[in-house]
Amino acid sequence: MNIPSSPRKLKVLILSTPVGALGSGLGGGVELTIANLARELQSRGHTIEIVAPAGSYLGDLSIVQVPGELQLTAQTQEQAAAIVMPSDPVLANMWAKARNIQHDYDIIFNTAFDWLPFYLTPFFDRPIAHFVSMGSQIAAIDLAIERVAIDYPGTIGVCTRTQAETFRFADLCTVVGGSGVDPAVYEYCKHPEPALAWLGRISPEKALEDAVAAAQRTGIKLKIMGKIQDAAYWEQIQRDYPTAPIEYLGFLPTHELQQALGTCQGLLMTPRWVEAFGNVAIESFACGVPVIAYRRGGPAEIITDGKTGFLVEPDSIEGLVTAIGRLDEIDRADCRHAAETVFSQAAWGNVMESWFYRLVE
Ligand code: HBI
Repeated sequence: MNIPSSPRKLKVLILSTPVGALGSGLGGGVELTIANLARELQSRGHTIEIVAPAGSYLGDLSIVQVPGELQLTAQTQEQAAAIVMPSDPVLANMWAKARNIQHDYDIIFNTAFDWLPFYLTPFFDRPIAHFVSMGSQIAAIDLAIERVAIDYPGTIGVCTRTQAETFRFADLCTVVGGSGVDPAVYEYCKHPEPALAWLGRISPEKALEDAVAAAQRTGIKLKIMGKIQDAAYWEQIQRDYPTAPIEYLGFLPTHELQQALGTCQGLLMTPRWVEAFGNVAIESFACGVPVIAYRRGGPAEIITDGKTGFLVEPDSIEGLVTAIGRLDEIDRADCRHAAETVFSQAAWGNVMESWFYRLVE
């Protein structure tokens, strides 16, 4: 009887987002995507190397540090924006490095939402799996992604169907999710304290002000965690809501994050844009914390309304307030269960591993 040979182990070269060093919080959910993917694939016997901007740190994971100037964030630019590269672009330096070492790997995993990696795709000898981390932001980038989606079928990965629909080439996208959580890293908290949480990059597209307004209306303390990406925006919120019961805890590493998050009655997600996925939602589930989110983008595909949280009318503070009043209808064990099954790192690892095997064959 011939034993089916276990599929060979892969050598994967992961290229980081160029908007910040990994661990800085500037890369948002992509930092969790990279760290969790690397750890999950390593646990399956694959070899991982990460190429990222100098100053990156992801615990035990080895990282090739590349110098150069960070890329301008795409979501702060207009749809008609021209492609802008700084004089010594870390993005170009990372991809020059990748070109030099590509033959040591079976596949490249790109997480940059930028024109260059898509333009360079035909110049590489190795398949490139592109993780598209946002919905449409800049037409010139959309065109570069579409070119690859057509010429290299199956290589454009997106987090959710809703995110894919923001591109006219949606049907050429492969839905692979945004990340998966390792339940062992999060402590399930059965009995919450009277407090709400908001997690994420503090930046206008995340509409933190709506969560603060809901905290003001309900009088329930809102714990805010995440990188202050736009300081002026954060100052404005504090000026607009001087008496809101809010507490800023900073940008916390996962261990401290889950301790502060776990004791909350619920997480508020208030995306003004089409959030591609919403890694913070599955982190919240892992702690047993239900999620209230605008019915917009990724969270609308992650939350089961009435079971793991509530979906409310987009931009409606009233909707948030009503949902907050219903949080005790949610069984927190259902949230934890979702993180242990559908949104687990193992389930996501299966999706990503089979995607990579398809592209390598
Ligand atoms: N902008 N230009 C650019 N490139 C990225 O890779 C990028 C970005 N903005 C945000 C971002 N990546 C990540 O924060 C994603 O999690 C959204």
